[in-house]
Amino acid sequence: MNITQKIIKDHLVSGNMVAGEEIAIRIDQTLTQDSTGTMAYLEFEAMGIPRVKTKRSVAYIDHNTLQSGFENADDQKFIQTVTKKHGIYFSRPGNGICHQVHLERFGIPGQTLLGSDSHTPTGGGIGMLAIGAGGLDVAVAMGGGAYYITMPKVVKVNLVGKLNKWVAAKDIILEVLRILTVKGGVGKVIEYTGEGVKTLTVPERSTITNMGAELGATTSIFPSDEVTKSFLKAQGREEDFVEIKADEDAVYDEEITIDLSKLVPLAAKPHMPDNVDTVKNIGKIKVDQVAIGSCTNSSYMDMMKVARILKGKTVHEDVSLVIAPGSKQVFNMISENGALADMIAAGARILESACGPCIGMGQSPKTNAVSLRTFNRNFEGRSGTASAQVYLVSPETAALSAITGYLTDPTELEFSNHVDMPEKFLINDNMVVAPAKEGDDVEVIKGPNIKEFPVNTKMGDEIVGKSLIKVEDNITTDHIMPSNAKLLPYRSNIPYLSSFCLAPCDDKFSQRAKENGGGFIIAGSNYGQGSSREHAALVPLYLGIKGVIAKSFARIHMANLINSGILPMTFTNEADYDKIDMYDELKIENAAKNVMECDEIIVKNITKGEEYKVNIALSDRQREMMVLGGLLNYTRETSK
Ligand code: MIC
Ligand code: SF4
Repeated sequence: MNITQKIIKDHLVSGNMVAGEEIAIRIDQTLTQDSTGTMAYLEFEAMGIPRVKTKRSVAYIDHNTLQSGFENADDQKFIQTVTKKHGIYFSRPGNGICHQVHLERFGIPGQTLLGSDSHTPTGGGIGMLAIGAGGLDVAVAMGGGAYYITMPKVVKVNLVGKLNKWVAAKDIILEVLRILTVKGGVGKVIEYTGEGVKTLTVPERSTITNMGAELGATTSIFPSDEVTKSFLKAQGREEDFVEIKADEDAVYDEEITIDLSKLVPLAAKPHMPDNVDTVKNIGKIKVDQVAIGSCTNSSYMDMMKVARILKGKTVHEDVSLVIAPGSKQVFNMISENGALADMIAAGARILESACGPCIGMGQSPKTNAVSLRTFNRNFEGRSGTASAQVYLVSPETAALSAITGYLTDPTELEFSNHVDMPEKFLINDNMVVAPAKEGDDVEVIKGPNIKEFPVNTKMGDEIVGKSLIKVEDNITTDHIMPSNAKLLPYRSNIPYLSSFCLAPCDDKFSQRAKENGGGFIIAGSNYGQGSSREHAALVPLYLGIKGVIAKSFARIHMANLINSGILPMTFTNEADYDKIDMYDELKIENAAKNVMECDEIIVKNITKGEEYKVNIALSDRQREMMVLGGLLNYTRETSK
């Protein structure tokens, strides 16, 4: 067996481990962050379970830290109190980005981790099966429920050779993205093997598994080996080490080989993480902003490499350089060893340990700016500036370009940039609050920004509605439910968010949906890629969306639609996509019966007098869930 199969086998609750079939796995650990967590805990409360049943659940505050009104602080207080009551550890604002902190302090090889954030696969860097999901799925897992996924295919990425100086882990994942594209990982786990693995430290491995989310993969994973052991030892957690490796004769569904010694510095060009080219080919474009940090590249090692480059230099006068160390541990260590002073002296603007500019929480660049970022996503408008041109690069390329003022290939550098893995990290968990032993007396505090979330009703005999929007391929959840400094404070306020649904595609969509009492969304392939935010389903539900007909869906968003009782359908014949126009009246007859019984159903276009065959690739459990109006109703009904 390969590593993926071994961990799944150890956690299998139901189903057969045959690729493409639905399986259920037991979840050992969960994590949430604040922008999806508020909703997840409201949903957990609605389930009426007094204490979490996982081995470890942690709630992080890292996204909504720009407190420009009472909203974020209110949500933080709600999360702090609700977690204390129900048995969840609370990582206070300032303690760092969820994935970075979880890797440092809580992740355990061989265990399963479900997180309400699409970059949860960061944990794959220490051999966890770490999966991103919608908040409701995480709430169910906290309550002891299994997590349902399609048994993935496993792709072997065979790493041979060793990286050359100045070529980074970021360049490895950019190369994988170049090969597989943003939809190449759907339904797959990307498993790294080969002699090249042992040349990579845990933080480097985690950069790769983190950004594997951009492939649409279920997750990515590395073996747990001597390198993992020394990382855990340096974190004072040697007892958490378990060796995990694939069998010699392990079988994989696909295989790719990457020769690390042949890689060169790469960049993802605007506006997709798979739009990859070499830094050399892109050329010496002038840079306006450089942003270093995010859950992809904010480890101690990354920060030390950046500090080495900046030491004794000055940031170019036309560049704004911002740096956010990934965690309090990293921040503390670089402040104690003087690296932070080197950054400050060079003119870097230091931000708190949080997501910050990665999710448009501040530091939006100027009009038409070229912004180099060490982050994982460069979707159009995500920086908060619609016209910005965002390039994703390694910390080395970013730091060097901040000094020269133009995109610079770091292989042009002449000095050594080697940083040793520390033998001991600075350990101080004083910003993690333990839950109350018994939560009965803890009062949960909810500010006025926290509104009820919508719950669907049972599916009727007929689903009728207009086609309200038609969007192209690769629409992200950042398009469906945009996030920026103005909107993130309203993640617990669905009515407010509803006015902005799909606005980057068509700012009249929300109004049209409200005027027509809901209807259908028509989409191209890979609809809903990116973030795990279930708001991209809850807001359409609030607007009365009954179904989405797409060429194909991204995994987490499709699960979120099903959880909300919105029917995801794929065109049997993709050419039918071209036949549907906005305002066409669509109808599904005998809906509940057909959804329960058929893999293929008919959508009638009443306006044009046409019929289209669409697939509903759902498991029996999902069909029942659809008909009952989503996961919450299903959980209530089936636990009666
Ligand atoms: C992201 O990177 O897009 C986010 C913000 O972390 C999201 C979660 C969210 O939308 O709150 C994610 O990756 O799931
Ligand atoms: Fe935060 Fe960005 Fe990572 Fe999402 S991708 S968790 S916004 S740092």
